[in-house]
Amino acid sequence: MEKTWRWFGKKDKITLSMLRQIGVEGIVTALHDVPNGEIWTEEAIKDLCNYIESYGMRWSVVESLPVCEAIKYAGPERDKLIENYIISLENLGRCGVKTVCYNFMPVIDWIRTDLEHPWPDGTTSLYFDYARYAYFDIKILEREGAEKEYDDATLAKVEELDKTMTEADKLSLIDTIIVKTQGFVNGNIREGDREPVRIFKSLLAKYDGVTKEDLRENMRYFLAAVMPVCEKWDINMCVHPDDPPMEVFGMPRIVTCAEDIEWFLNAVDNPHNGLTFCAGSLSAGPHNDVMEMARKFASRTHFVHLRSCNYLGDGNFIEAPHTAGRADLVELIRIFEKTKPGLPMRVDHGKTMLGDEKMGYNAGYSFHGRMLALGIVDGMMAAVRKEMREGLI
Ligand code: DNO
Repeated sequence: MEKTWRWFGKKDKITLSMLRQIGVEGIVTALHDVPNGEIWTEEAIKDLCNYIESYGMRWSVVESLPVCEAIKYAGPERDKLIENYIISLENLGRCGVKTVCYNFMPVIDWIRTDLEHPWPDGTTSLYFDYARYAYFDIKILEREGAEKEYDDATLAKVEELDKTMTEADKLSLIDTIIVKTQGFVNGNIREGDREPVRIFKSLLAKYDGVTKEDLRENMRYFLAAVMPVCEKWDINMCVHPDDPPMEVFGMPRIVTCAEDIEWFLNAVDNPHNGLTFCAGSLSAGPHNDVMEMARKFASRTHFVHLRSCNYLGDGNFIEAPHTAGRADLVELIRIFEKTKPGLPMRVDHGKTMLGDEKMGYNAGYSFHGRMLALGIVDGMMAAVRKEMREGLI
């Protein structure tokens, strides 16, 4: 597999010369300054390609070329936005950047309720507490009818939390769920936005009445429209699974399990329509057998995120070290090395450790924690390649 790293552009405190020293081969990035829906020009793409190449690496994967909300909920401007998307793909193709990660999650990308969950060893990792998520939904968003979507045990925990949550705790939960985890990945809400809850509610309202079937149809429509340009330039689209893999805030989510993945792969049955196999997102759902899914979907996988979660029951999960958790990364590497040896992979997220906490990195995107994870995964890959050379697997 190709060792890649998510880098947030020239303003990233983690520089390309640092990445070169730790053995990174390919860069995963985006034109972060271009607002969602606008065209990525050939000039801007080429400029970034050249910059990355001047450090001895290549721009391997786009993460992400964002799919605007109006494409997801089928607003009147969707055809224009898809047209822009196609032009951006064409420009990427011309510059030789041919793997494009995106997601089809309505309004909100990945969700966590704690960005600094402490471990006994002094490190921290990301964490999802279902009751705190429900608290945000019921008590902060005050989403109509939300209570009906939770079981009694969760509702009881929400009431308990309500007795102790201070105004500062509430602000911090808002910041964690809809600002800090979102600002740098999807552009709907950005750090510094005033009234993020109001913006979030108005975005949710766009999905009133949008069913799972509608969302699936909108994804099919989008994929069918972009396939011709993907064929022309040999671009592989790879959707990121929903994180966590379940419906949230009363909206449908459609990349949560094997059945969902099978659906979109068949709906537009073209090898350029594929998957980002995010082992972390998939392992957060107890319904997912991650290894079986990897075997099943390896041939349509174009990009891999190697990380692992431990499901703790009652909807809670924690991001585990890269040697632990529900996703067996060694076995996943075996599956992908055998099916598609050159597949780009990045270690997704990492613990915060050894001073990372003071650096103001994007949540989940520490330097030392990810470097440690990359070292671990690099060792796993070397061992798997040896097994292959010796005919053991
Ligand atoms: C979180 C990321 C996601 C991912 C997008 C792809 O850390 O894995 O935000 O980049 O969903 O569009």
